[in-house]
Order: sequence, then structure tokens, then C-alpha cells
Amino acid sequence: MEFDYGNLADNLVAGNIDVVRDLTQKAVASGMTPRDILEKGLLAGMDIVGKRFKAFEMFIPEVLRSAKSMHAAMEILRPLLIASGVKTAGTLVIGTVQGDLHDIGKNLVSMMFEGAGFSVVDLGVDIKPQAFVDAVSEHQANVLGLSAMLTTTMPKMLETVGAIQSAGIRNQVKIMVGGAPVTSDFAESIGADAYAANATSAVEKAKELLK
Ligand code: B1M
Repeated sequence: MEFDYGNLADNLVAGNIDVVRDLTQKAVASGMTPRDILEKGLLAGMDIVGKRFKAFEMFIPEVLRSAKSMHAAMEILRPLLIASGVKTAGTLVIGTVQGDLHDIGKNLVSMMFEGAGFSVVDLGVDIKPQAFVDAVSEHQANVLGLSAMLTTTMPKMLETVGAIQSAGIRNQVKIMVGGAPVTSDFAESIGADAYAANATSAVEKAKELLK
């Protein structure tokens, strides 16, 4: 039986939090894979939200309802995505940089790393450079993931790379950056080890870096 992913996406766009939660539960109960539910339903919906927000067809309160719907669905999918992991591949410290409150993409990246067997320390949003330094040291992380969704907060990635260098721990951690305005050229320009366009490629690149 094929699940109606379009209906899930539409309800996410409409911000129908309870419906999105119910549909996600139904999709899981019907045997749909967590990855398909995520990609064909939820991410497809968020893509529409992004385009409409950009075109001024949706506004912040509506976008927030869609984001809350996404979070409600993620509560269900998270343990399932994590359960598909097989072994401990390393330790990731991740967060959204200072001044930036976007966390949907960062949360997805966290989940994918957990699903791939990494131990993940998610610091949350609006994280100062020094807090990243402290967490990498405390948890002996071998990967640091920085997320930024605003052009105005991208410079905090550079500051964070600098803080890691100043703390003398640059050679013990691979630094990866991502987020809608971030590019591989930008990653290179700030001295990061890699840029990832999405959660799946982030995991693949981290594994490459740790080989
Ligand atoms: Co904001 N917002 N927002 N927003 N918002 C954007 C980013 C924007 C592009 C919308 C637009 O104008 N078209 C624009 C930024 C423009 C720019 O700087 N270039 C924008 C703006 C301007 C703002 C405010 C300033 C609006 C205002 O107040 N006037 C404000 C800023 C607040 C702040 O942070 N200080 C703001 C607020 C908000 C909400 C709170 C309403 C909400 C956030 C809710 C939340 O996150 N809890 C919100 C949302 C939802 C968006 C859009 C619509 C969607 C973002 C999203 O969640 N996408 C977004 C438009 C868009 O992106 N098209 C927009 C889905 C998510 C799965 O994708 O985050 O790209 P993404 O993550 C991907 C990859 O980028 C990558 O993997 C993820 C999964 O595949 N990735 C990484 C991300 N981080 C990574 C880290 C890695 C690796 C890969 O490290 C290893």
C-alpha cells in the first residue's frame, strides 16, 4: 500500500500540527520507511514553505506552525532514524551559530548522524564560538558541525573556526559547515574541512574525513 505523501506535505504547509503528527504515526504503522516519510512528505512540505515564504505568500506565524508540525513529526521519526544506526562512528558536536535561531535543518543533520552511529552532542541554537570550543574539548569530539541560515550569521562560522584554532584544538576536530546560504567556496574561505548541502551528504562527508 502506498502512503499519500502529498497529503502529509500539504498538512505540513497548512501547519496542521495534530494532523501531521497523526499522519506520520499512520505512515509508520503502515510500514513506510522513516527516510521516505522524511524526504517525500516532510521535507517536500518544508520546501514548499520555503518557496512561499520567499514569495511573501506565507508569513512568520504560518511558517512557525509548519515548523512546529515538522517538530511534532520528528518526535516520532527521531528514534526510528536513530535505531537504524549500527556502530559508533565518532562524536559530533553540532549547533546553530550565534545570532541564528533556525534549527530544523540542524536537527535533521543531528538525527542523520545519530542514525549513522555517531554520538551526538547538540548544543542548540544561538551558540557562541567559545561554547563550541568548550563542547569539543569536553566531549573529545572528532567532528564539529556548524549551521547558519542567515547571511548575517555566516561570519560567526569564521569566528568559531578561529576560536577552535586559538584554543589549540584545531588538529583534533574536523569542522563541517552547512545551511542554505553556505557554499563550498565559503567553507574553504574560512578554513573549514567540508561543506555539506544536506543531512545525508553531511554524514557521508564526515565519514570520508574520518577515514
Ligand atoms: Co527564516 N529565513 N528567518 N525562519 N526561514 C530563511 C532562512 C530565509 C532564506 C527566508 C527567505 O527570506 N527566503 C531568510 C534568510 C535570508 C538570508 O539571510 N539569506 C530568513 C530570514 C530573513 C529570517 C528572519 C530574519 C525573518 C525576520 O524575522 N524578519 C528570522 C531570523 C531569526 C533568527 O534566526 N535570528 C527568521 C525566522 C524564522 C522562523 C523562526 C520563522 C523559522 C525558523 C523555525 C526553526 O528553525 N525552528 C524560519 C524558517 C522556517 C525559514 C525557512 C522558511 C525554512 C528553513 C528550514 O527550516 N528549511 C527559510 C527559507 C528557506 O530555507 N528556503 C528561512 C528546511 C531545512 C530542512 O533546510 O535549514 O536548509 P535547511 O537545512 C538543510 C541544509 O541546509 C543542511 O542540511 C539540512 C537538512 O538537509 N544543513 C547542514 C543545515 N545545517 C547544516 C549543518 C551542517 C551540514 C549541513 O553541518 C555539518
